[in-house]
Amino acid sequence: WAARITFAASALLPLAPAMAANPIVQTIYTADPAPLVHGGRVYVYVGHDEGDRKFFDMRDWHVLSSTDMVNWTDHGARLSLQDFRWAKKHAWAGHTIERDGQFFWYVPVEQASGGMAIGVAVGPTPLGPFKDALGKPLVFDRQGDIDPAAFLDNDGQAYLVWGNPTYKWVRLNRDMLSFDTTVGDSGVMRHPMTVEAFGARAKPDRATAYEEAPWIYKRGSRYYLFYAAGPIPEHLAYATGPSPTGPWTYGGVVMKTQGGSFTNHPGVVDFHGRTYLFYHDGSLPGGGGFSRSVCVDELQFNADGSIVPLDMSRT
Ligand code: FUB
Repeated sequence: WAARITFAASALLPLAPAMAANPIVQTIYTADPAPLVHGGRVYVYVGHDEGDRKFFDMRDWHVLSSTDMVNWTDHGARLSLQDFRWAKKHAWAGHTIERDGQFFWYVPVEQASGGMAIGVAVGPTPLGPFKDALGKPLVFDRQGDIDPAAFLDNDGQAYLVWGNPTYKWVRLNRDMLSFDTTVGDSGVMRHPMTVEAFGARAKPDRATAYEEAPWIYKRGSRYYLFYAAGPIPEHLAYATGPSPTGPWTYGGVVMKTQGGSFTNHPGVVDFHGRTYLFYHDGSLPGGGGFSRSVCVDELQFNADGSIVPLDMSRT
């Protein structure tokens, strides 16, 4: 009888998923997570904090993966500054997306000629091998060209979004290596930086709370734009809209400032029927703003589609 009660209770109350001990990798410092689900496995493309911890000294990107969100494998550095002839430094926050059996890894780097620009590497599997697809930047808009994230909508149209301090995007062509230059400013579109879209800022150094690290996620027919919000130290916030290009309406705080890193960076993905938020903190020994660690926690939604704010599970 007791066994029957237990069965009935578990049928009514979904069991909490087993979760990794955060941070998910504890042997190196990792940052800027970008999850991708492929073939029953979640891959997370991360930056790698190194150096003297006085700035974002980052030279390569690692791929992590798991089949259960608990046990994680670090597949090592799968892309580095050296893979881009035209790059000098700053292997910052990237994002990988699959289309037609090819994996496109968009990354921002500082060019040898100066200025951050966004390049793209392509490979035949989620682990590569990845090669610079263009031999030059895909995007160089001359201001704040960091933190690219791609989104492929159900209608087959793909987008690349990025930017700090302005939120920008292009409509990617089917090859994922070029974009529609007939719209916007030679293809680059800029969302009006309004409080209605991105929320009010607690400091007048910028017009809105939007800082950087945009991430688009679709749930039903609703689009969510997650982003790192300011002032520094960052928190995570979101907006919703009727299309992948907005117009966006500010939704609220997803994760307040915490965790010992003055930046944060969202990556949201569905896996086995649940939704997960990847982010980073400074919680490993020796951790901080330039020695960060990627973590994951489950994200919950209210019935009206709004997001239940969550705390870092390690904090
Ligand atoms: O990792 C370098 C920078 O820190 C990223 O571009 C930002 O999103 C912040 O996480």
